[in-house]
Amino acid sequence: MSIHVTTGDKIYFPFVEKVEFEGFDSDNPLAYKYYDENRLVGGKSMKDHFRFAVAYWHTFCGNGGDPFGTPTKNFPWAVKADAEALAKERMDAAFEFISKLGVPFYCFHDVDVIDEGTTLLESEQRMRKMVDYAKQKQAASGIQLLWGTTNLFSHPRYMNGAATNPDFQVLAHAGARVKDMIDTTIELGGSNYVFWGGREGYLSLLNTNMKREIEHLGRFLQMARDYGRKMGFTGDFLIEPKPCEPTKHQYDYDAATVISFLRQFGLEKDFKLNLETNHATLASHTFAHELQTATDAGMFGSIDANRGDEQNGWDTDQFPSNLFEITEAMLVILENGGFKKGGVNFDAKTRRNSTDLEDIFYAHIGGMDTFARALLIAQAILEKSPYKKLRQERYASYDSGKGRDFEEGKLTLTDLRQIALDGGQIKQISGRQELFENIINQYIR
Ligand code: XLS
Ligand code: NI
Ligand code: NI
Repeated sequence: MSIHVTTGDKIYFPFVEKVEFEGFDSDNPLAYKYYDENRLVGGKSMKDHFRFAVAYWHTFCGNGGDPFGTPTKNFPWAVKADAEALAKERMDAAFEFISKLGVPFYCFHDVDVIDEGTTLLESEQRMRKMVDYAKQKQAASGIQLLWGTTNLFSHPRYMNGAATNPDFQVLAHAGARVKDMIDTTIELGGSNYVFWGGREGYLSLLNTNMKREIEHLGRFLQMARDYGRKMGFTGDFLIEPKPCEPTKHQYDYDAATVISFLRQFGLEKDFKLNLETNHATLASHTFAHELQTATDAGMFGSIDANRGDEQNGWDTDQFPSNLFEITEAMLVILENGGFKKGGVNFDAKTRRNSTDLEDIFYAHIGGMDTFARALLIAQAILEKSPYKKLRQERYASYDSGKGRDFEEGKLTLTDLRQIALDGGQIKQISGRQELFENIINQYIR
């Protein structure tokens, strides 16, 4: 279904009707240069390749405030004093923006859509109203929910963690909020439900029983899975790894850590990973490394697209623009057969001093064009270049004979000794890294 521009009573972005594909030669800053949603790449449209999503929190709630300064972004939809009126205006603005971009999905945390009430019951009632409102907006525009999530990190009650809180009462409250947001995700037809454990870690190991906390997290996720499945949720549950920030050490450190955690608690069939570019770099990995790790474990789900800053050690959450990095990512994603239920969510924010309403358009257009371009490059590399063949040839010694016997588990350590004796002098085989890098650069055109 194509996306219909959907506005509320008020128009928030009068300067653009709809962002269209105009091609490489266009100088229109409010047009796509590479992202052409209907263009087929490897038999699949660009729209289906990416399943792009706009992140509610950064684009409609992020106000530019940081630890050193008050908000800079005076968004016209964030002015009403009444929580419900504000939430509806913000949702009008969100759907106008997303539909004008022609993006097929969005993602949100419970509190992005509407503030918590003073009691749990009031919070639940508020969310029910917004679910009804969102349903209408989704139906009018054709925009769908890629994933829902619960914010278990902003409220002071979560200062010691949510599912890993030493106080059971806080864990119970987190459970109530997760239940409500799973209900919401199901009602809105969401494809995935995400857990990002922002405070599920520690500030000091001295006051922390790590074993118990991790077991609580495992138990909590089993309960969420069981509830979701009982209620008919058929989407994927996703965990989003991040090594630190805001905690000193986050338990969902990186893809490898999360994969072994999921297996430990029997969650590997229902859970996959939501991988974020900047979280990979914080864990001292490349984004491609994280994608490959999840893929190899059969747990690749979705991505949070952004980029970090090579000089800064925090989650700068900038919009993606690094073509080499995203090409490497697209190579892994394409070789794995692309996204299934997941997609590309822009978990990215415009800078504190990007204060024009146009800036959020430029940011998304730039991110989408970066991905579109990387897709074309990666597809060409896989189809036309010797990239795959070169990599395959490195492992040729395992494709037949004794190497193959080894892979099939037919040899013993004593056999290896005999093969070593028989094999004689070992030949030097170049890894040819520079050649591989040159191929990527050659196809960036
Ligand atoms: C923060 C995370 C967060 C999750 C959703 O670093 O990326 O935004 O994606 O809770
Ligand atoms: Ni994220
Ligand atoms: Ni992040």
